[in-house]
Amino acid sequence: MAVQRENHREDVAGRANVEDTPELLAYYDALDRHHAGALWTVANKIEPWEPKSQSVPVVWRYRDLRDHVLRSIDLVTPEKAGRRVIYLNNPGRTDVAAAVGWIYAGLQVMKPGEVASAHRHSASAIRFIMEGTGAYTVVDGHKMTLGANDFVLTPNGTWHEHGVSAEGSTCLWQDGLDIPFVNAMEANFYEVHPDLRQAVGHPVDDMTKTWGNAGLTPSGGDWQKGYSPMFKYEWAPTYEALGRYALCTDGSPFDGVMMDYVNPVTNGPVMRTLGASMQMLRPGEHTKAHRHTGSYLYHVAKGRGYSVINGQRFDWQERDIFCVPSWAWHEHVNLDDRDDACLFCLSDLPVMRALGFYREEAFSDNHGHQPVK
Ligand code: GTQ
Repeated sequence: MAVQRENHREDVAGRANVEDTPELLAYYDALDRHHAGALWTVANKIEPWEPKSQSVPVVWRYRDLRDHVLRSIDLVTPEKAGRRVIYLNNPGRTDVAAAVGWIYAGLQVMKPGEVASAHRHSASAIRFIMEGTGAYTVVDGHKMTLGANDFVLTPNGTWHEHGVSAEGSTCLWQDGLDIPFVNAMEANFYEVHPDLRQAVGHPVDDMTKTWGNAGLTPSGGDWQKGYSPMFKYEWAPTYEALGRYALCTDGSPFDGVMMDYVNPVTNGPVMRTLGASMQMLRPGEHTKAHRHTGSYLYHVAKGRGYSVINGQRFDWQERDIFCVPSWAWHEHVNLDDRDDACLFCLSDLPVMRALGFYREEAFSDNHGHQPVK
């Protein structure tokens, strides 16, 4: 640990430190019968010195999961299942079905010709395409064609459905939603589209063609909604942007060359609750460790390497997904000396920032690297 604060003990002045006596225990029982309690019995737990994540660091390896996900094709149909998805269940967050913190994630699979019916909900979603051809998503009548490493939004309240064209191949993608967060806020509504399908009312890929032009925005273009009008961010321009930026930056000591996906109208996060970024670790790069508030789910878009999370090494390669819980120390390593590695990252950073909860700290010992257990 870089910083071991003096006051990380519970017996400091000003902290609750009341010993149980028979009289107090009887008193607590009496309070409990009235659905009440004495603050000093829970204060140190509900007001920790610093965030104590219930999530544990996990890497979900694609080579372990892919066959299991494909097997679901023979076991359930999208009609019956609604969505044919295998979700990522963090051992510390099974009670809320989260992959990390308040973020849900799953691997969805569809065969050529299949369609998953249109619905909408208060939760916001992203999709990150892993493999296959012919996948598409329709969001509020805008149809988007999808290829590997494309990133798509289905913001809260928008009608959305997914499918794979008959000429395509079996497609797999990662879903990421703020379902646990919206449930924690007790604000989740869900509706199935009355026709199960929605009409496509615009030219295919129009939102990306309209809003996704570097440095240019449509004259007189008007967009007031709380999420990006650019529903799809394609891989090729993303990778090109990282490469261009890398020509003129040293990058972040903690994250390499990192760029955020933004709402082109505000330059802010793509949605109010979920943010996304893509980071490039240059050949052989080993970043320094830091920690910050917020939950982070990484998807290896390219390359191979490892990350050290709270002193533990997690190896990863293309298509693996791993999480960094809030306030966990982490650093990343690209094991390839000749090629870059790219990590797509989904996070609740917009929430942390909007509510004033964002905090960051560098690991100062040992030249910025954690001892590996
Ligand atoms: O595709 O809308 O993995 O509503 C979980 C819930 C995907 C979706 C999931 C969802 C969706």
